[in-house]
Amino acid sequence: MVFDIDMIKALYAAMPGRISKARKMAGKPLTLSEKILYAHLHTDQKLENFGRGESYVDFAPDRVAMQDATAQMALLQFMSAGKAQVAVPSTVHCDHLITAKNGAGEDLAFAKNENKEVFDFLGSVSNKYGIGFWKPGAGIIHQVILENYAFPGGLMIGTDSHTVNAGGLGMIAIGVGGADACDVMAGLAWELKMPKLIGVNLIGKLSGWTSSKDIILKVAGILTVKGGTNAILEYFGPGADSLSCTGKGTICNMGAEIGATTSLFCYDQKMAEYLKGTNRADVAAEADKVAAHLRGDKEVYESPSNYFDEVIEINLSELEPHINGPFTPDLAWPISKFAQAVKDNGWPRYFEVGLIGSCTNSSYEDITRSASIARFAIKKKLKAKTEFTITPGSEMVRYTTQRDGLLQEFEKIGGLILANACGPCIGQWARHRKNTEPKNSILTSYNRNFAKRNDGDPNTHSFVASPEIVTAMVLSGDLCFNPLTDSLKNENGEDIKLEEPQGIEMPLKGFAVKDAGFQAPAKDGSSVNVIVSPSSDRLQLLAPFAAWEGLDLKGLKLLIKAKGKCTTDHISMAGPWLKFRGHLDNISNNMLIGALNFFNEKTDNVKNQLTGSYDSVPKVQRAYKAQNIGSIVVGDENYGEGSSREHAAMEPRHLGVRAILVKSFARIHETNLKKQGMLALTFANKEDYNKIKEDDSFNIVGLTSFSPDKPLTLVINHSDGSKDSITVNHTYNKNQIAWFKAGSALNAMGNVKAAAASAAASKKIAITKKKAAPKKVAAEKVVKPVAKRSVKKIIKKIAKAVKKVLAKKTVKKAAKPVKKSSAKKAIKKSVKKMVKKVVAKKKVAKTGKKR
Ligand code: MIC
Ligand code: SF4
Repeated sequence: MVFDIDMIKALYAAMPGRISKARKMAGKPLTLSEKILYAHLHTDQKLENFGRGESYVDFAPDRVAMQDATAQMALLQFMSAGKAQVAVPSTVHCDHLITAKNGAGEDLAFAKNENKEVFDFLGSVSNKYGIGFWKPGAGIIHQVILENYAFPGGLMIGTDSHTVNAGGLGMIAIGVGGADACDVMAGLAWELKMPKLIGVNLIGKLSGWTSSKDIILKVAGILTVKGGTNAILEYFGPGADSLSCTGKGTICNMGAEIGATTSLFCYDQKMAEYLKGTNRADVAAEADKVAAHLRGDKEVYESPSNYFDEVIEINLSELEPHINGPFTPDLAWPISKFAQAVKDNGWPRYFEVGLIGSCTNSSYEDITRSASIARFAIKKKLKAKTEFTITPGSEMVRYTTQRDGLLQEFEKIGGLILANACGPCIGQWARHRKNTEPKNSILTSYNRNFAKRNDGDPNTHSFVASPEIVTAMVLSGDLCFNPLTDSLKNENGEDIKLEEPQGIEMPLKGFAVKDAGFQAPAKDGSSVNVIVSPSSDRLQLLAPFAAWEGLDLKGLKLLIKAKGKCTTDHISMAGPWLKFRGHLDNISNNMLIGALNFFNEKTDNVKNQLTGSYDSVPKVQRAYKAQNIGSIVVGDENYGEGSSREHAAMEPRHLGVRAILVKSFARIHETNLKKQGMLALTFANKEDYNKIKEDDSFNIVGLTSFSPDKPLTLVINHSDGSKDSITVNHTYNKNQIAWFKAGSALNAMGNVKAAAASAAASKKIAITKKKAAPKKVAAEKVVKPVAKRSVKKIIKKIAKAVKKVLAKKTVKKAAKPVKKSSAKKAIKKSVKKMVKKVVAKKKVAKTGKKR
């Protein structure tokens, strides 16, 4: 089935014209990234030569994707936007809430029951608002998107950082927080800082043990976890064209691990084949017609350094398989150097579990390559020496690989097939450990390996490799085994050298599936009821955050000075906490519990400045909140790295943290903080991090004149009475400052609606009194770009517009001035009412009753 083909056709029809205008304006050949971005400018966005890494630009994405763990918050926000239907094609995928324990069948049945309330909620919201719903068991969001929705040249956003996976089909696909998704589903523009462009020239050809995964493991080593921040990685070159479409997906998927905004490949033969193989020949035929526009201009690839901000070249013929880790995905080791690294660092050499699959690596090609190793092992009397799990990415892949006898090969060497879901990749893993040594290792083909991510245990050293390397390594159980050079002893004591893996990109008999797990939404969802029980501990309707009080912030306490890596997994842990993703107050009890306190090197143990005693982070923060005292969180580099989960921003906001001050931010997290009305600040001088002491309190000065490009001042009051005054930077534009002032982007959207409504009301007064409708009341004009302006400005503009109209009418019809002033009064009254409403919201939040 081809979804949304008309939307794709309409985009392709408009693309050539838009690209040629953009090329003319820029006066130079364009990269593929630029072509797609310029072809998706929002209708209110003026075409100009946007500064890369500088200009904020409004885009109109083609579609939105959400997974169950983030969709709950996204949809709770969408429900308050007051729309009848989503404005762009959107989907929800149930994949994160399934715990891996005993294998696919049992685990799925258990999860459906355990999460019934949440799945029912997501199913009914989707049904009501026109959103496609993929049931639990249907597969992992990114695999399902690649198989069904991704298309070359498209622009999509998704509430998951690995949305970028769709770059494998030539799409610009970007991970965002739920608030961004909510805006786009509500029909608003989506704002993004024009990314920088990194070109990756792939030359040579992969062979033997090396696979696409090794390309991205290598790139991660080169660029590190923050090297891709605010940049798109565009892959090109002869090596790129030779990679399978799903292999390209793997590379783009893990672009999230280097902080890249997204990664993508040009449309090519491999993509066309994949589209056809997944029943989308229509899309391939449409893409073929505009193929020239689905790659960068040829001059770009002839002299890439003239068009990209940075160019990397990788020779695939020389690339070795890699193993990255532990604890960070950018610690890259070519396999020939890995054994020594294990010994030198004292990492636990004998690993306990090998895990393959996930959204990163569960294509038909991945499975055939890994299964070929298992098949050889069976023949040579070798078995897995560790536990071994396999996670198919989708029901279609599971069904097809089962039909073709591939999953059975894994079972024969001791593998366990897990549900088509995230499972151990996101800590949904009831791990059974035999070994009692706390320090242990695991090896996965997933993408992230932060401390505690897979099993909640900080002693687990998680390493990342390709699925074929993981499969080979489980036959040995030894991290120092190199399948390229070493032999294994089989059951008969013979030395066996493994053969190189063999795979095929697409099933020879074609993909098949009985029930893919899709539920189409109701044509008219107006009568569908969405139920959220007030006594639920899983779901909670959202109350608005308080608006800014209009003053500088004073007397803020230090909540925590986090040391070193502080990813979203440290800020809002997943695993067992995933079940509270729809309940802000409950999930807030995990706030920052994984972050390392700089002062005592402990996690979840910070000083309560009111009592002098140490307690868990959420408890200390709740104590401050109870006293109406704000606080501040201080962090290190790349704060908020990893996931798109906006809970990492909403929890501190909900519990009364006022600012996050760090050396640098990861992109999605910084935007999430802004969207939720939080102050996201960076040290102008990174050394000032060292000035922060445990008993400090702070004033943030300059908020009353908060404006773009103007730093703020942080006054640090030390407990000995001394003070430091430091400069702190921010990247807020006007629009984002309006979010801060309103309390959140959602509040700003609400204020805008209220402003528009009050303008309409004023208009009505004027019209009924004068009997003739003004030709074009400016209030209507104001409605579109509203989210972009501060509330004050909007109100002023509306008042001015109404005044102008009235003035005209007065002259024309010689109406009495009394009428004009009565309309003015009405405007004033509605403005006052709005201000009152905002203050009231603030009071509710202060008493802590609702939030
Ligand atoms: C992840 O891989 O970290 C997740 C779980 O998929 C997250 C989303 C989430 O936290 O729900 C992501 O990558 O954005
Ligand atoms: Fe799921 Fe893991 Fe992929 Fe995130 S990275 S979507 S948790 S499989």
